[in-house]
Amino acid sequence: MIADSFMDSSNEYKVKLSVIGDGCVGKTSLCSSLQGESISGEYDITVGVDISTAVMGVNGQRAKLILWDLAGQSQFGCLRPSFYRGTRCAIVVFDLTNRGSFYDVRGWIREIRKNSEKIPLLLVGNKSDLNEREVGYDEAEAFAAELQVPYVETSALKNKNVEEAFRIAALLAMQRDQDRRSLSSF
Ligand SMILES: Nc1nc2c(ncn2[C@@H]2O[C@H](COP(=O)(O)OP(=O)(O)OP(=O)(O)O)[C@@H](O)[C@H]2O)c(=O)[nH]1
Ligand SMILES: [Mg+2]
Repeated sequence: MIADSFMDSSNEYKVKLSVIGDGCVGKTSLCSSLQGESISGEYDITVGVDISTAVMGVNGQRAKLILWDLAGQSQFGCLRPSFYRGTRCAIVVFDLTNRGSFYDVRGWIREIRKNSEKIPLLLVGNKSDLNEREVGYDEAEAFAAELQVPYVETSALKNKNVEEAFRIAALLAMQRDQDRRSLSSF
């Protein structure tokens, strides 16, 4: 089963991260950009879910990120609940040039809260390379502060802040796991 976070004999921290948000906001592009792939500019809709892995250093620890890139289009809504199980952190993505996708963030958070335990979240505003912004940094940052989650702006196209965003998500998951372990040792 690909779920949850755990250490194995390789001393590698394995963690499942789910990438969610409206269709076309750039979730698949962010995952591809993390793998060093260039973004073609074409929109190839995700059907159901794409799963990939990436290895990186997180807090001095080797970590394997198991990325669940969930289809954002509404026709896949009935499939998504089964994909959330075991998620340790959700990356909620919106498109900085599409205000509707920013408004929909609350709905995505409702969906993940309904289908997983209370995991940490990271809010990501993607497509920062484009000039036609509909959501400013300060507004998104204030919204993230209200939600009490960190906020990062990325460009999958220009590979800007992408690795940083995934590293923050892995770190949030790692810290939560450490907190849970120390609580259970009491
Ligand atoms: N300019 C720009 N375009 C981007 C960026 N990220 C993604 N795109 C474009 O946005 C479109 C949608 O990207 P996807 O990554 O397929 O979107 P998605 O969120 O995975 O969509 P679904 O699979 O339907 O949920 C594509 O045409 C991408 O090339 C970005 O950072 N900058
Ligand atoms: Mg996709």
